[in-house]
Amino acid sequence: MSQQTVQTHFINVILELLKNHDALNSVELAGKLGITHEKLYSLLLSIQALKLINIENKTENTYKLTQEGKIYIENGSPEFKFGQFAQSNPGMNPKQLVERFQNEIPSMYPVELPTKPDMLAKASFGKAKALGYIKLDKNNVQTGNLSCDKTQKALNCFEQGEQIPVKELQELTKRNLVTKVVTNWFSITKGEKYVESMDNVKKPIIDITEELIKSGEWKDVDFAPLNFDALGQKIPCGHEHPLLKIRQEFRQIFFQMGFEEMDTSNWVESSFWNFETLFLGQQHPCRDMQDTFFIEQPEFAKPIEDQEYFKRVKDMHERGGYGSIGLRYDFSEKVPLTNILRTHTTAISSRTLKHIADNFKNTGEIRPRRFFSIDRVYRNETLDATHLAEFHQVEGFVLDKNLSLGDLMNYIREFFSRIGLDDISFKPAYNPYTEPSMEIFAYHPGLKKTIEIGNSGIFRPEMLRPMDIPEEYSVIAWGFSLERPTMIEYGISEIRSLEGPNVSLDLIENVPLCRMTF
Ligand code: FB9
Repeated sequence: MSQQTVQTHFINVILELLKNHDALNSVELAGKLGITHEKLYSLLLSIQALKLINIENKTENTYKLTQEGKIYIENGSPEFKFGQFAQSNPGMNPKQLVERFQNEIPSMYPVELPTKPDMLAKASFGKAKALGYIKLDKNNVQTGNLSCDKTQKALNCFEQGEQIPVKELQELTKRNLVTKVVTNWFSITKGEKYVESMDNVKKPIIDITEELIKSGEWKDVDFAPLNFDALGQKIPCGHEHPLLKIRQEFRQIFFQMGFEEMDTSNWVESSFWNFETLFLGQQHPCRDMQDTFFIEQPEFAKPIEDQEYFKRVKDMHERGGYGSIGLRYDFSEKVPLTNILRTHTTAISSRTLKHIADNFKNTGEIRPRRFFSIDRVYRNETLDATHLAEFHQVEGFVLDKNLSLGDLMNYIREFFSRIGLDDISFKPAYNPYTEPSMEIFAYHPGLKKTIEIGNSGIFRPEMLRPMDIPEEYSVIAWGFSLERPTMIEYGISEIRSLEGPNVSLDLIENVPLCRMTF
């Protein structure tokens, strides 16, 4: 018999039973059908959806005898036995009697009781006194009224289903002689579309068809109710990494603000573009092995194409110019050619600005422009819960005439306001290639605290002048990471949950959509 047929059989039995009953108890019904309560529940849901039945949740508190309660019914309560034991051993003091009674308990019951004999003997002495089975005369235990074992009697009344006083029931429950049983069940009653058999049920139509419309049958069929809570089908497809979701949000903001995207495909960079062109001296600590990844093969880049520019950079480092006193050291012409993994996307900003300057030289044309980049950068740093040896830097710069620090602050405020950060503040900072520089802070409404969100500044003349960017033009720039906002937005505390070999594909597959733009 197919599963469908079995199910229809059970449903017909339920419908048949309902014919002669106002309501059915699901626990009893499951027993009658020989199926689990869970199985019955899923059957009931299917016919409730068709309005053939109604089901109502019910909770019933009942009580039942525990194993110990049954033993006391069979053999008598320990407190009554204590009274009988005192009667057989007159003239003893309580301590003597309790100690002797404790040794007798195991022989008084057929099985070991849950309470240890020493504890039970003491409890029985107290209970026997309270129920009048014994009396104390100075320090001697006297026999009291042993006409009835009251606990055994109450348990017998309970077992026979007689009503016992609430206080007595509470006492028996407290002594774990009876226990409370909470029973959850369903009361099943006829629904508005109740029928005696599934044979009489019109199969609900889910999809309307051309035939139903042409024939006019659509007027007589029952359409299955639409389940507006149903989740969409999970379709097997690719899933975007949270970092890429956040990157897309930032790309949209930059595009909306009129920025052009830079080509960030060269992860390997010459030191020249990553350091020297940014007026970062060859002895700067950030250039040593502790901070920068050097490429073994090929160790060196080809000579810089624009040798005149190379010389202007060298002069700027050694002697300065354009009002700068330079860095005053012997500039090595080999060091700029060492290949590294770029430590910031500012290297690409530098290349882009040089390209603009070259274009100006060739065409005499230059205009205000805005560029951004978002890509991996590499730093040989100590790894911890929030830092890896690589991260994604987000950088934006604006080339225009006579730009000021106020312009930089406004660009930064405009950008971050679009991801809900309206309370922005700045602190003076130091960067080798920008002057002045500022750290950027924001009050995060979700975290309810002010956090550091990046760094910024105006590119130094020592960087721009050797490129031959016209003097009336200046460049403001700011940067931050992709990982920090992603971890905050998705509540990820461990960077290795976001990047690396241990990333859970489940996270990638089920991470919610992110809409940071407002
Ligand atoms: O991203 C950072 N924090 C941040 C950014 C956005 C954000 O969004 C909110 C959720 C909505 C939240 C937090 N920081 C910069 C600040 C800190 O996380 C800091 O501890 C880590 N910093 C990195 C550098 O670590 C070595 C983040 C990274 C960073 C810092 C500075 C720059 C770029 C990345 C820069 C620059 C720059 C400066 C001048 C000119 C051009 C570029």
